[in-house]
Amino acid sequence: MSTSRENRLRVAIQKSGRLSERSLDLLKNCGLQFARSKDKLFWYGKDFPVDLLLVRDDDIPRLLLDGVCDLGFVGENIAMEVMLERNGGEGLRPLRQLGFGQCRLCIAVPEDMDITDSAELEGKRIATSYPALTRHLLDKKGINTEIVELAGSVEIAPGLGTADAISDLVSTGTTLRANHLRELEVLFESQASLYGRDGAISTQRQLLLDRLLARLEGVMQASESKYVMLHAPRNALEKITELLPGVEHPSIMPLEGTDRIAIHAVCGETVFWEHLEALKAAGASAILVLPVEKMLA
Ligand code: PRT
Ligand code: ZN
Repeated sequence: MSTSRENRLRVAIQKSGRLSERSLDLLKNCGLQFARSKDKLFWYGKDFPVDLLLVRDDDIPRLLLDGVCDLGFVGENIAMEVMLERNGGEGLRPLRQLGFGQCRLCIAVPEDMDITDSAELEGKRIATSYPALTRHLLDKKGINTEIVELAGSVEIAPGLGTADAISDLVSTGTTLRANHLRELEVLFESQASLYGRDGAISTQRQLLLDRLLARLEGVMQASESKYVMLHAPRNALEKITELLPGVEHPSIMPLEGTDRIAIHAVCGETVFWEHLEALKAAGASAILVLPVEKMLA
């Protein structure tokens, strides 16, 4: 196997944190295997020429922009922050949202602060670890504030008197409540996403990137899909097809000696119990719902 950088793809994921496990699982489900050592930052791809860089999430956008890696798994919050700070909002190419790491960048204020609209924060001090993104989003609303940049523990700034409000990531809201803060407004919704870089890469690496992206797409689609099998009266076919979530062309097989048919279909959307109940009411029987392991369009 070739070892030159030209013929290998480099993918960056978070070394240890909220996004690490899901990112690595996705790559493993694409059939990638790595020769790894526990504390090394570089894992060599064994069967497929894709190597892993394990780094802090904040470093991933810069590694992409500098051409050190070709693909990165990172929160949209971080990607936007680095792009705005460094390139005025350009340079990274969003390729696909990944459906995990969901959170929101929120303006939060002390519980007892008498304020209902972020416009009232004009001229106030906002503590945040996302200065560029916060400033950009508040500017768009025409609100001028003084940004107080903090690397961490943003939520204690109002209590310490170093800021009037904060702009921070929230998922459950527990941290805000524990610090007697309340959410005033959502500035930005974020989730983990795949990023590449604007501009051309070598033909070999582009081919590898396309192959990996097709596999990732397949893994993501498979995890969202179910294979449904059922029996139904032949004359209920149209109704049954309508009731199957995310299905356009099911496979239809006659059941010998009866006026019933077997229908098999891949449902591209979540199949709930309510769907099964509606199918049964429309005459379906022997309904089976199976997970889909792999998919390649
Ligand atoms: O060491 P490294 O720099 O790689 O990791 P990190 O500590 O900077 O990042 P990490 O692992 O905490 O988060 C990685 C990414 O996960 C973030 O960039 C977001 O895209 C995403 N994410 C999702 C979150 C949260 N949810 C989240 N709740 N990142 C941080 N938080 C923090 C938030 O900052 C606040 O302190 O959790 C607290 C709020 O949580 P709740 O549940 O109390 O509301
Ligand atoms: Zn970080």
